[in-house]
Amino acid sequence: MTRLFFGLALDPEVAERLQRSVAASLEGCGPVAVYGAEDMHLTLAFLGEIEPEKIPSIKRAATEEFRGLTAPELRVGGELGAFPSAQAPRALFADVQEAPDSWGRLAALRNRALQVGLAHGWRQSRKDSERPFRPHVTVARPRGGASIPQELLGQHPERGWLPVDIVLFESRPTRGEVGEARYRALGAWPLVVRPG
Ligand code: 2AM
Repeated sequence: MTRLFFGLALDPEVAERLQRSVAASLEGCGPVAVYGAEDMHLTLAFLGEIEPEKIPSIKRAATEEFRGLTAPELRVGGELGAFPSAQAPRALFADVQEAPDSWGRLAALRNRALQVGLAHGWRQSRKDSERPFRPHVTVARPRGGASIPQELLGQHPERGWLPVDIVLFESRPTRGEVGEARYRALGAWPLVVRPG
């Protein structure tokens, strides 16, 4: 089985800056795995464990569903959040906001990605259905013994981000190996980028 999800890879320049800013702030906080810039993404739809034989069909469906979709205007950073709580965080994430005049485009992307999943046997778990979609980019994973000062959670510069495509990612089991990305792109579908 292959663990798959559709997502938006964070703009490389924005990711580099965010990575540097997060790594600098977390120095001295104990064992925290800071994500590499190439691993930073927004998850649109987590499909879970899927039979690899279904991947060609998922790609064909994605080509249909994602045709002609417009890139949402996003902002990332500003607030850093902690999941499940600031006291015992398992993940640190940067919030993603959609510009008011782009409203709805991000949700449209997510709905199409879920549609591809639904057509391939994915079903929303009760837990997921009870949680609202909160767009975010995970930036670090604290391990046991890490202590994250509260004041670190709100001091990162916010940056604009116009995603250029939707990516089908494989989440790899060898996560954390030095020099190896956690996620591998299996396919990408371009978004329409509107000037201005
Ligand atoms: P996260 O960044 O908030 O951890 C690959 O695991 C991607 O899918 C991650 O970005 C992860 O979100 C997201 N994801 C969503 N639901 C998940 C789940 N139930 N299990 C693992 N990852 C999930």
